[in-house]
Amino acid sequence: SLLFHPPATLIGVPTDVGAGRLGAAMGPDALRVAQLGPALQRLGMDVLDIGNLSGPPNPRSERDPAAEGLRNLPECIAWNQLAHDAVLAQLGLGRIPIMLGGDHTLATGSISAVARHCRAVGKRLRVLWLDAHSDCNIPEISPSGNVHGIPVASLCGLGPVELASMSGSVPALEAADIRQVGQRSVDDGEKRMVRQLGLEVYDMRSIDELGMKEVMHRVLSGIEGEENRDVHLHVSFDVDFLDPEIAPGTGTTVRGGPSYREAQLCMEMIADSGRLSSLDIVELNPALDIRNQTAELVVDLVESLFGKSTLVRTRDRGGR
Ligand code: 6HN
Ligand code: MN
Ligand code: MN
Ligand code: MN
Repeated sequence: SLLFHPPATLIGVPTDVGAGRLGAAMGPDALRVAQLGPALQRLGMDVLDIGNLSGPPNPRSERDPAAEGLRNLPECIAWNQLAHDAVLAQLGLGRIPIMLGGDHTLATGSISAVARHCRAVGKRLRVLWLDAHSDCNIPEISPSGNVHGIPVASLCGLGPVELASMSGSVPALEAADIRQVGQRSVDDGEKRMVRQLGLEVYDMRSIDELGMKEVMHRVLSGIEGEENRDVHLHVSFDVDFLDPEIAPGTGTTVRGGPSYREAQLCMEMIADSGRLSSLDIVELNPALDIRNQTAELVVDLVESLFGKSTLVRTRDRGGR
């Protein structure tokens, strides 16, 4: 690979307390079975797997009715704090934290750590949120009570204060620091939140109309290359971003997602930016998968995200 990467650390965060279904807690091990670490090592990366964090068990079965307010909130706060501390420690060591979820509530912890780190070292933060959903509910409007539906709102300073304040400052980041790609299921109240916050969202219709290449060009504009070395790019990759025909192993599938080729291009263009500095891989649910194919697909895509390409490529793609 022509790209240089600092060393990376795999952090397993095995929980499904933020999800409506059980099983995402097995995500980290499914990614290990699919050889995520060795795949990145083959690209020349220095990769350390520090194993799984341990936190509170999931007190509920998925058959329980939606709780009053948010389901498993104390457990979600505890897991997010653990994720925050582990991600912050790896950033402090100059390593790229790769958080293996676990459900998407954990992005509040990981991105709060990234935001705290960026503030401390004077970097500009950009978050790419690859997801079928916007994850922008607040407790008052959440139709499910599931905490994995609120992390974007938490990071923007809304909802439970323990989550909103985890970075040491409220809000953790500005909505303008976020770009969302791939959305095709946003709840009614949530649509108003997206609008109110002014989130820049490239939903599936945008991808249909503009194509993935133009979408990623816009998403990465102003943060690519050596002239933007002060940018810390964080990717929060919810596996349900992908079309369920190729990625069935996740809890809240929505049809009509990016194809294999579109997803590859998305990852390759992020790699070309040269700015990827931290990553969440979340919502992989091996209990819903078929022979670990979704984990294997994710490994394939994450290889592209870290610069695997078919041919030797030059950094300058020569216009667009
Ligand atoms: N995820 N908008 C729905 C909810 O329950 O709030 C779905 C959220 C899915 C969250 O996939 O990370
Ligand atoms: Mn750093
Ligand atoms: Mn999500
Ligand atoms: Mn999702």
